[in-house]
Amino acid sequence: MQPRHAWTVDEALAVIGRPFHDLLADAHAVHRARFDPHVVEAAILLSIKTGACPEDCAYCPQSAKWSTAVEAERLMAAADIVAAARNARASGATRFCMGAAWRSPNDRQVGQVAEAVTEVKALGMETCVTLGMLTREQAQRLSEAGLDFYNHNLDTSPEFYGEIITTRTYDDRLDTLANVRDAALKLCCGGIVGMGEHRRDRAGLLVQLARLDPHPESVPINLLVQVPGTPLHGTDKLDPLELVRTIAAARLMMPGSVLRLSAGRAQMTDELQALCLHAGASSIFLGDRLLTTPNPGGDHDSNLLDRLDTTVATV
Ligand code: SAM
Ligand code: DTB
Ligand code: SF4
Repeated sequence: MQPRHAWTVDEALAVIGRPFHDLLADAHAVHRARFDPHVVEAAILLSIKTGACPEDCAYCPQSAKWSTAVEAERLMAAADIVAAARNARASGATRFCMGAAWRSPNDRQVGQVAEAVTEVKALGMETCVTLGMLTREQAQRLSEAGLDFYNHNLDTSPEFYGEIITTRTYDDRLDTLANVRDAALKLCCGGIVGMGEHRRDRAGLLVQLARLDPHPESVPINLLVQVPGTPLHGTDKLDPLELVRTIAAARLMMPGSVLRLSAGRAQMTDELQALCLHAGASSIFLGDRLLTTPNPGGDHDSNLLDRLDTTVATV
């Protein structure tokens, strides 16, 4: 079947709203036709430049506009980044994801990150960075350095977006995605659920992702981590089954993309995570920290994966 890009929001809404067991059965069938359901990809995150970000993303503890417990840190030295990548490899991760709290890096900063990317790549790991908006030339520079994936999220639907971020537009994000694609980088692009959006917004996000041609190779679905001091702290919690429905619909709409159960796992029960993996997610972050917030960590995750007869991919 050809991947489909021309989805309408009403169609996506109908998929998300299908009878629960029909939705899950079909999503799981599509999933196991393409992926081994007993294998997950494992990545580890490192915040290489933390906090003091000029953007006003309402979910983010790293924005300078909110008063959170995050302490700002300058860009790490390449040697320290590579040391962290070695530890990540020893913990079983095959991909190392480096995140920087920038609106858009300057060329010097991109050059510094590019050097670190080349060294991490030389360890035999897949590399991913998320640095904010990029120009074509900057994306090209990272591609030449050996970068595999660029992470840049659409976060939510175009309609809800303005409630969450005002300092850059949806189109700015789409421009960066185009620049990343032009540089022949693989795309890691997804969003966040649980920000107070409606189901229609979750459908709208999936439509925007599915319209990207080709579909993003990697689609992170983050459950909002509510951080004290951010405007979204105290938002009504999302019904966890809505997360499962969103993942199942993403699996049906983007059958070949790796869906990543990303932020928010520390707030999920094991049973919810099991349902998300059944619905089509097959990638997680290992380790006890995401960028600035807690992640379940090694012992918890190896216990969970054991109980699900699941192993971590080795390539
Ligand atoms: N500054 C860059 C940018 O925003 O493009 C890169 C780093 S930013 C932290 C990467 C992504 O992390 C955001 O797009 C968002 O989807 C996710 N994120 C940030 N804070 C989060 C939170 N509290 N809960 C869930 N996801 C979050
Ligand atoms: C993504 O979609 N999720 C990851 C990664 N891309 C960079 C980040 C989640 C960050 C969660 C909040 C924090 O730890 O600061
Ligand atoms: Fe800055 Fe990225 Fe956080 Fe937005 S999500 S405030 S751009 S670090």
